Amino acid sequence: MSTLRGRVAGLPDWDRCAVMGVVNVTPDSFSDGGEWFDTELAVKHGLDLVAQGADLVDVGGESTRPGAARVDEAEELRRVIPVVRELAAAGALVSVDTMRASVAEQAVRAGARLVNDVSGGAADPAMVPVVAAHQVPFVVMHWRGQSIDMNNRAVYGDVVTEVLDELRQSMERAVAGGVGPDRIIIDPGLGFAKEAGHDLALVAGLARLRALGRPLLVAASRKRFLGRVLAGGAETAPPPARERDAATAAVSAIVAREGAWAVRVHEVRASADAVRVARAVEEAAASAVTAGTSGMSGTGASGGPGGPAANATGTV
Ligand code: PMM
Repeated sequence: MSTLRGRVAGLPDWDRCAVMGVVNVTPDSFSDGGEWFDTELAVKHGLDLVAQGADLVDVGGESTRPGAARVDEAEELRRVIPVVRELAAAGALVSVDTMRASVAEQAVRAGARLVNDVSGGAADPAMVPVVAAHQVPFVVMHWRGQSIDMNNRAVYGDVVTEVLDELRQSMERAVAGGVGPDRIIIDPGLGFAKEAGHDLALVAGLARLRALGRPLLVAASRKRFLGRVLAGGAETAPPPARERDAATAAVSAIVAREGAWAVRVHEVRASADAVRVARAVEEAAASAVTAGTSGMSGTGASGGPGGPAANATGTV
């Protein structure tokens, strides 16, 4: 286990950056809204993501795209709980993506092992007590307010320093409320009250967030800043969200190499490969330091890049 990535009590200790696959049970998420808006399809999609290499699946029933209005509680429960229950029963490691304590609580009772709250406990005062009562791992994401008007809050002097300070405060509130510090995961909240330049600065400055002493989750998948990068400038229309998966995998490789604990992605296969390549490079770097050479001692994944199967395929 990398000392960079850290450990989350209550979850497996992966020997590389983990991959969290996204299951949005919503009609209106920015990149896949409507596709899995049916319990059976959502469960099948979650299981497909696991087969493609997802270590965890994150089930959410409320879109947080910029400008989105809140979904009501009964509807969120209706969307999320059956999907969590079936995926957990099928053996998937399930995370619930919600800002509501009631949804988190019922999801945990239905088998969810992690609570992913994009508000870091700020949206619902009952969230921290629920997470503390169940002692489940808790994602504390950087958030400055609901999606409906969050873009107005994308005002920073030094974005990395401010996100770091605000995350520290959210983390301290969670710990003061009884959440075990060893169960907290930190997330810079790319795209939440942030412009493209802020997101890129946070990816570039990820190592500074390690000062918080907790594992880092990075969720760049298909986000606006990648659209901006691919468009090459503000005047050109960005490619649609669905055409940002290669760019997403590039971020997965970069942040895995920077020591991220997990990446949250819609398209799992490419990021599952990316984190394995990052792991192999990490090992090569470590053996170069210890042996004074740059040998490759294994990849952490059977049949992975450079593994014993590589030559059998005749590829160079
Ligand atoms: N982004 C979205 C939803 N949930 N959870 C975490 N922890 N971090 C994020 O950045 C995040 C999230 C945005 O919507 P999507 O489900 O369509 O990606």
